[in-house]
Amino acid sequence: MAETSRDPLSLTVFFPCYNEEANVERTTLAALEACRRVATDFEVIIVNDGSKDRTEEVAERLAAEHPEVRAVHNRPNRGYGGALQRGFGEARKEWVFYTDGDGQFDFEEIDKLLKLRSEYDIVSGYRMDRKDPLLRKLNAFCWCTLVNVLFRMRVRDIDCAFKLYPRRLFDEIEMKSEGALIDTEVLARASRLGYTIGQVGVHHYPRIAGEQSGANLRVILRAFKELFHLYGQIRRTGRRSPESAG
Ligand SMILES: Nc1nc2c(ncn2[C@@H]2O[C@H](COP(=O)(O)OP(=O)(O)O)[C@@H](O)[C@H]2O)c(=O)[nH]1
Ligand SMILES: [Mg+2]
Repeated sequence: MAETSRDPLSLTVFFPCYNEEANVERTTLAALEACRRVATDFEVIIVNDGSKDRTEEVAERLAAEHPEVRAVHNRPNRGYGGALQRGFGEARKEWVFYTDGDGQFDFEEIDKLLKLRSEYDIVSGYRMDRKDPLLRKLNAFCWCTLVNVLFRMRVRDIDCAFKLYPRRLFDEIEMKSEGALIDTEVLARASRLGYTIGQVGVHHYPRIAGEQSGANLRVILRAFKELFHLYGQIRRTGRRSPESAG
């Protein structure tokens, strides 16, 4: 292969998939293309969260076709948090990037996050033009404000599925959320340890295939229940100063 002048970058990319048979191939190919462009050493992990459709079969085929791709399966389905926990736990490279498996984000925008990794410990995207109904956006705004106040953070779009973490963070924290609270949990625990968070705007696209389930009432109630527990736990742990992070 030709020599490039790229900085060395060791990168795990993963994405959760729940009933994404119509999206998983497109998402995997987009991930591979972006990784080949930005990273010198990488792996792509498909986290199939106990899908009831053909996601597992397609994921296994993709893993067999591409040596850099691995498929892991939660059986049975654990939920969004359980899927993200699995991805963070499986990651073997220095940096861990995740997004959703449904194609609502553009992998090519990973550069925006990578650029900020020398300035911040963590880099999170925020959706500049979120493609969701107004009520969902309003709920998200209230949720984001609430968790920022509770955990003393200033994250613009807490649930934006476009984030870059140093892998070492996952040796330091224990995650408990199996549901949608996971994004809040990881950022709250990390900022408690003094990790700094950079933020950058990214685009958001409508889902073109498969079904959305992120706004189900069951998902929301579970998030509140897990929030209640997390708040109690985090209040009991000490705060580490930013200088000693990592
Ligand atoms: N809702 C949901 N999504 C899951 C689950 N496990 C993994 N996912 C994945 O999480 C991502 C976000 O789900 P989605 O329903 O699109 O939520 P939204 O984009 O916030 O509306 C998708 O890639 C799903 O395939 C699960 O148990 N429930
Ligand atoms: Mg989605």
